[in-house]
Amino acid sequence: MSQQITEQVHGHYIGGEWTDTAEETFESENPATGETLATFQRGTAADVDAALEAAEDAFDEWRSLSYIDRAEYLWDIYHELRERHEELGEIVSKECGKEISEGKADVTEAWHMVEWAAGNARHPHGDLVPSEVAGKDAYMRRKPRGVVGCITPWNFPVAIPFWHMAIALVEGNTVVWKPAEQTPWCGQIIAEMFEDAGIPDGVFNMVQGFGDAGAALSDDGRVDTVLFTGSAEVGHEIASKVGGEPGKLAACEMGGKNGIVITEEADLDLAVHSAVMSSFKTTGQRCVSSERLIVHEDVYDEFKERFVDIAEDIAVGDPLEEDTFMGPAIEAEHVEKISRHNDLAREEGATVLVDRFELEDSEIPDGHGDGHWVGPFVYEIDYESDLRCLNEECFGPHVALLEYSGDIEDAVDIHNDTPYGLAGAIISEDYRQINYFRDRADLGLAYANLPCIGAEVQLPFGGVKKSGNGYPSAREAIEAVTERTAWTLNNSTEIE
Ligand code: TXE
Repeated sequence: MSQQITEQVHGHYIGGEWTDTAEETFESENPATGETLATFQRGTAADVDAALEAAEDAFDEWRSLSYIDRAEYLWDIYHELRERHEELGEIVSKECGKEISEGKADVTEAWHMVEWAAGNARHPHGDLVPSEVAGKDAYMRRKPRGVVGCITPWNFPVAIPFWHMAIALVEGNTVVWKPAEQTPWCGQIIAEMFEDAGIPDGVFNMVQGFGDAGAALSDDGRVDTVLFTGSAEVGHEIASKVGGEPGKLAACEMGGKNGIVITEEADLDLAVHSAVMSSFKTTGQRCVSSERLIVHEDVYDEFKERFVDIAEDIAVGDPLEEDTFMGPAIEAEHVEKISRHNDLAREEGATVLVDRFELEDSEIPDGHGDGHWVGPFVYEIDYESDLRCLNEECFGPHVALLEYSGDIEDAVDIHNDTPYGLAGAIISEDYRQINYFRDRADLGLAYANLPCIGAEVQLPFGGVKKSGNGYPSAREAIEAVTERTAWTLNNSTEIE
């Protein structure tokens, strides 16, 4: 399946075959237009069962290959991702509504991870450890864990699957992957790439579907490791179930209620730019999007005026147009969720500064009236610890301005006062304040004098508190998908 939209019902990819029967199907929708893109089989527990059987059968042969031979399959995919950059970026943009530049960035990030994981095949994978006894060599060896279940969200429908799968596969595991139900077309294309790369049957398997298929996968005893990126609710459910099963591991990255601290001597041009990018790019639907701007009283009024001016003016646009800054929300249900969060802020006493949730018809691009459009919602509120609007993730262009007085300690106290701890930034010219933030902010990803917006694949990507219990990507994911053996050899030349 390429850019062509077909009448065909697309199947799961299990044991090197495309399935062609299903009791139920579902459709992929373009969130900018409401049009149906394609129809897919809806996975059941029986499909997950078949995929797990195929993955188990393929494990022994796959693990017997060298790291470098396993990585060869990934290099083929790396080249394909690069060659098809424009086309795939457009598919991401059509299926998840991201601006085209962000659609292409999703594909770029995917090949960065494939490059990292495949290149890592030539790097050392163990440690030589000194032994207490002369004549003994001790070292740590890694072994694949077995079958890895990967469950991914819609907001980075190409990059995140490769964060999980490239590493799991190079390390010698076989994979069963459940893409997000909102982005099955991206799932289909990735599965076709593995097929084209000639990966041995059963090493990579994909089952399309909803949360019930995801739960059938994460609950199954044949899965040795679950890698999950998505909501806190589902991630915690998976982590707590898996935690009760001896020998099974989960690494989950969940959402956040991310904040940016803007101190009294911050460069306000930079502060405004960082906040606008972080709060509104990708319509606020990034793991690292900011929903709280914590601003020192000395610069609060000026910051507010400049930020509000921009929020009033930001245009939504056709995601396929190069100059569009903000596309639609992913689906109708998500628009309702954003609306509930806006209402909650009002109910809790917010002063609304910008309410463009319901856009005028004239603001919506021509021919896109059935899309899921929302605009910026900006409010200020007196900080109180237990306000739900400051503690619950909206995942939309919804942002609170919070004024603080005092020192960086006070700002960080407010910053840390949420159940989450994924990403955050400080905008400051004062290295002491930056260092304090670095050391004390509860965060997995921290930025200084940058927009809180992206991440490089070679860095750990995960959070603390409710945002995560592990890292389903990069070097840290290797810990989740491998066993370590402490191996001791008697190398003494004297035989006793
Ligand atoms: O997530 P879900 P959704 C947050 C954000 C968003 C909310 C819901 O706030 O509004 O989560 O998004 C599969 N067992 N983030 O609905 O439901 C599901 O089919 C196993 C933040 O997309 O967690 C999909 O493949 N799997 C986040 C995947 O889990 C289950 C990025 C994610 O779906 C399951 C995305 C179950 N019981 C959303 N239920 C981030 N990391 O920042 C669903 N799934």
